[in-house]
Amino acid sequence: MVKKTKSKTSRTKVPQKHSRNGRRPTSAPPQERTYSIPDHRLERLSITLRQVRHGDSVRYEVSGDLSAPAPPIRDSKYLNQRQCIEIYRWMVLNRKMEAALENLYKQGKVVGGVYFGLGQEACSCASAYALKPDEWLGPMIRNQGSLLVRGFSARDIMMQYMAKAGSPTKGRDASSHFGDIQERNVVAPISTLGDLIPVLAGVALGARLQGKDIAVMTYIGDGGQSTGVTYEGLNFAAVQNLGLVLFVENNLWGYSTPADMQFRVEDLAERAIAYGIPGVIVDGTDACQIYDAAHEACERARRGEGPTLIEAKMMRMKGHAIHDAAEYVPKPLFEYWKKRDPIARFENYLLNVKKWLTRAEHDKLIAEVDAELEADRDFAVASPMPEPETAAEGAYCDGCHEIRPKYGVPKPPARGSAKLKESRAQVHLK
Ligand SMILES: Cc1ncc(C[n+]2csc(CCOP(=O)(O)OP(=O)(O)O)c2C)c(N)n1
Ligand SMILES: [Mg+2]
Repeated sequence: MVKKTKSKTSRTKVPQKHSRNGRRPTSAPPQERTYSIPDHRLERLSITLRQVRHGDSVRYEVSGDLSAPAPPIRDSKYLNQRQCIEIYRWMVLNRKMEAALENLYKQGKVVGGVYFGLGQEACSCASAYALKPDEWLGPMIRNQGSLLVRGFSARDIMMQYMAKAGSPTKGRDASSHFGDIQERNVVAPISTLGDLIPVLAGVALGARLQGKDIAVMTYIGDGGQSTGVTYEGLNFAAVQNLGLVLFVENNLWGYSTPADMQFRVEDLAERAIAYGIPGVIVDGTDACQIYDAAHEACERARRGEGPTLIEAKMMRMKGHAIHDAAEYVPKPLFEYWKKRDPIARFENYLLNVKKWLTRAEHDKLIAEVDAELEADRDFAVASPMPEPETAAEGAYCDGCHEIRPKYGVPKPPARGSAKLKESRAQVHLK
């Protein structure tokens, strides 16, 4: 039985009762185990999508209470005024940068497609904000806000989309397929859905072997979480107590497949029970809920207690990429989620609820973001494409990278150490 607890951070498992010889009495009724999944949302989504077939064509119909007003933002247990404003600024930059990318695409300046995180900015920005500089992030294509928080500029991202010589991959790859393992501790997105999970688990294991428990964070969608490698990676992290913070970004669509046709569980956070790790549900459009869940999961990771699965519920407010008009999404669903816009609601929270920003201060913040973006876009547009004769360079490393351990050399646990004894004891028990 799964109990959804409102805003508690504990998960309990009621052990089965056994007789003295360790076996359950044969006449006893079956015992129920109870698990709880903290659900921090301030509203419950009660909408269902139904697939309707007409001859060869398929469409989706939405039903439920679509008139419900948007919920308020939940006060953060950890963020102060300055931090909330910082996260808000990242979210605004994230959105405005993507709008600029859409325009650049329409002007024919982008090489390849453009992927958007519209409606998901709180999830990208507030999650990455919980990591320390020394820790690691593995973003997916919609997490461009996470890249900004991690220290890439809008200029880097725009240059990358335009395949410019000065872009992070020097024009060798397109869209957001880039990272930085030297300075910013960002693993490049991997297109094969789920593969980032074992890679990030490996990063945490690497840090552990070098004597440090760190938090590593990555994301997977409602579609991508169905892959086998998601199970393998998360299970490995669970068994090894690695500090993986996995955001399951349930944005209701995996390309044109609605979440209702992707999985049968009510909430993807329930999957955590099967991995033996904590699972949490948050409103993916509420930056405070995202941050608090990420922070608690990171703290757990730093204590060496293992991974956490955080399901962030939200809606992909555009098509899969710029080429997809998302005609298959029922319009009322867009309208429902537009009322839950993460930026508009956070703005209202900062200005009217907390009164942490005056209207003039807010206008100044927006003007600064606009000016930064304009300068970055002009620089990116004016910068050159790579020289053709350099095409073969930089695709394969020929000794140009020096890869050093980040946290020191591997430290095997001393013989007889408490940790080693404990892990031997666990192995013995099995
Ligand atoms: C293993 C694998 N299968 C299929 C694809 C093709 N593909 C790329 S994105 C995508 C949809 C992903 O949906 P979801 O995981 O919900 O993420 P979202 O796009 O909604 O953020 C698919 C099917 C892929 N990249 N990798
Ligand atoms: Mg999805």
